[in-house]
Amino acid sequence: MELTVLGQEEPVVKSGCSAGSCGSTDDQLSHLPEEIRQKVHNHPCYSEDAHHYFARMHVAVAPACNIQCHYCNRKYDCANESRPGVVSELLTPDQAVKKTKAVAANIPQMTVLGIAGPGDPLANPERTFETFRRLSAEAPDIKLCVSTNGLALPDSVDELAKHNIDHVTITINCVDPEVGARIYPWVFWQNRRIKGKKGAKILIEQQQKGLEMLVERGILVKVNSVMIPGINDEHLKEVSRVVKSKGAFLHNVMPLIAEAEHGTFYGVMGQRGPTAKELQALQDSCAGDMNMMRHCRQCRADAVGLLGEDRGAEFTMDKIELMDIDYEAAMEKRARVHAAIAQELESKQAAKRQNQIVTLKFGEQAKSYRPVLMAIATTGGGVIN
Ligand code: CLF
Ligand code: SF4
Repeated sequence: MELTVLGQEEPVVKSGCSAGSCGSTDDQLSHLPEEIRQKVHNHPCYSEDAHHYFARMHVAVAPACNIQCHYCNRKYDCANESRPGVVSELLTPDQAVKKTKAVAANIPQMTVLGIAGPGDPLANPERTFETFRRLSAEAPDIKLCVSTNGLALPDSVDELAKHNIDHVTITINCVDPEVGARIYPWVFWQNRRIKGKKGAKILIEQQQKGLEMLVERGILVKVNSVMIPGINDEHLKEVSRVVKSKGAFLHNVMPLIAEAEHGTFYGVMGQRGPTAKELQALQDSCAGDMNMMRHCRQCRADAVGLLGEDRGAEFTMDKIELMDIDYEAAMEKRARVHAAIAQELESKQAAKRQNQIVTLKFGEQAKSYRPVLMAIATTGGGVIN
């Protein structure tokens, strides 16, 4: 059944979007092997349904970066997975572990710890892997997640696998060095700064190699792409096709945010970002049978809470130092909360299956009537497709 929403020319892209597929919903997950379902069912980014219930947090432990993107200003956080123009408090691995445990104890719905900056996590391997190593030993019920530009990825894959990191995001904006040279002025490779097409070619090769190596090891890969009108917008369909053929699990096309006050190259040059309509059209044309993520909120590199929610101010290091945390007791509480959520999701699924039968009957009857325009709303926070 097709719905037309009256009076809405520019669709607003938001959580629980009203058109097409929104990331991996539980319907899309139902055909997946149990092992993969277990990996995504409580990850708020990899499962569209999960983001209504489960939270994520980021720890900003990785200051350095090994490339330059035209949409990034180094004074701020990595814009590959963060909202540009935001600065995070840099943490040591020890502070990051303390913070993660404090958040886990206070927000039992927090299931995923991600490292997404403020620079590139894999350009800071000691700090990133020290944080992961300690958390996998001290807080084993938390899933670990990382987001990278991919340049150092092939060298890091074994280490990622060793720490049970099941979710890796690679930002891939192009598969053609000609396009890449308009996005990346240089990459830092083998102790040299390599500019233009040559640098972009190295980055693309490393990203593709890293993607293949992760897929070979059964690690789920999400690909982020920043949509830059006039630079890579048309090209991103090819990117989606290529990464899907190599086994990426999810594709997240995000809009470029370029404001002059952020002082980025694109911001200063007046490069515009896409409209919501352009973004949705590109996401729709990439969709095919590739899972598209449409509920991304372009988080901060120190985000805490449900997607779109920021509870970071409750967990600054000075406040955490004053907290008395019993992580063992917290783990029991977390297990109870997760079981209750799983039960609620199960009854929601059962209700959905019931509704699908009603929809089908309606569809059959509707064949003999004239088409109608319909508006539908929800007060329950559910997704309307
Ligand atoms: Fe963080 Fe990214 Fe892991 Fe999620 S965010 S490292 S995959 S835990 Fe999620 Fe935030 Fe979008 Fe990223 S909504 S910016 S996609
Ligand atoms: Fe900035 Fe991230 Fe690009 Fe590095 S990878 S230049 S931190 S946006």
